Amino acid sequence: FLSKPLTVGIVGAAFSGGQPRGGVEQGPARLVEFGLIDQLKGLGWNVDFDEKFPTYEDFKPQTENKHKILKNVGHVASVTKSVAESVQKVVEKGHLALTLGGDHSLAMGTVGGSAAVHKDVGVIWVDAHADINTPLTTDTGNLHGCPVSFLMGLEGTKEVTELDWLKPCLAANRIVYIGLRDVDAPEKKILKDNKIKAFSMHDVDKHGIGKIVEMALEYLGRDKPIHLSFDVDALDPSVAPATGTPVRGGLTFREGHYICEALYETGNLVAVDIMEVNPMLGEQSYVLQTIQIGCSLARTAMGESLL
Ligand code: EXY
Ligand code: MN
Ligand code: MN
Ligand code: MN
Repeated sequence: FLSKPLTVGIVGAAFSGGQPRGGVEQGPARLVEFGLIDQLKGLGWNVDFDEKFPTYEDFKPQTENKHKILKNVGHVASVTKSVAESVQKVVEKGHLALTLGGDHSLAMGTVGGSAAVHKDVGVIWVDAHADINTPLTTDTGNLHGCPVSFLMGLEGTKEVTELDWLKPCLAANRIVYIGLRDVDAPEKKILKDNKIKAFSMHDVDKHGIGKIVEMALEYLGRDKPIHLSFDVDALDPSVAPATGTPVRGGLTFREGHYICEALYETGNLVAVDIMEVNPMLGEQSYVLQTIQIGCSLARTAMGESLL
């Protein structure tokens, strides 16, 4: 699905409004500062990157939040709309869209953008969380816990008129989760009711990561475009500590990278998101370790191999 010579368009999504902790908006700048752009060039990619990516401060709407529980809807809506436009432009050109987050509410934009070009895109969502709460089920009101329900247009999402720009673009059978271990009770019901394919850490333990990725690809179709949305909290907190909602019992360093390597090998990736790196959380060494992993996940999804 990509045109030659291989080109990656970097979308720097410096945004934290989908959750309460500051710092995650500094993720993209730190990943770039750490050398990501040169690393990708070193793998042979042409890199389209505008160093002055927006901070989204001026995307804040003047209107009040009229929703009881959902937080910061207007801001999330205008930022994700802009991100969707950026991702769509990149994917339309036959370039790989690499979005650096930022919190995971941004995936409304990234998947919205890739699905606008590839109607049959299959999403592989690597996360400790299902991020599929609806406006009716969320108990925190944080929109980074809700992007998938908006992408699918589940119950209660239509009423959130600020997010009207996002038309339902993801069918329940076009997503596969890997790494789940902290799923709210109403989210479990949504996954079940909609027969959504989800591999928890239990499944990873049981089958091994190789088999899990096989099953995910088999399910989505081996000839279909793939969007990888990688939340670094899918990794165990000992591996990627600097993230806002860490949950123990996560993917190992190798399991995380294996997913990226295997998806690269398909040749079908059209978009990759690296989300929820928060350089303000924890000691310097933990922060560096997490930024380093954000970079190496991106590199392995783009062809870096061990041999
Ligand atoms: N399920 C919880 C909520 O809805 O607030 C936690 C969501 C965390 C989402 C993180 C980014 O993946
Ligand atoms: Mn997430
Ligand atoms: Mn998560
Ligand atoms: Mn919860």
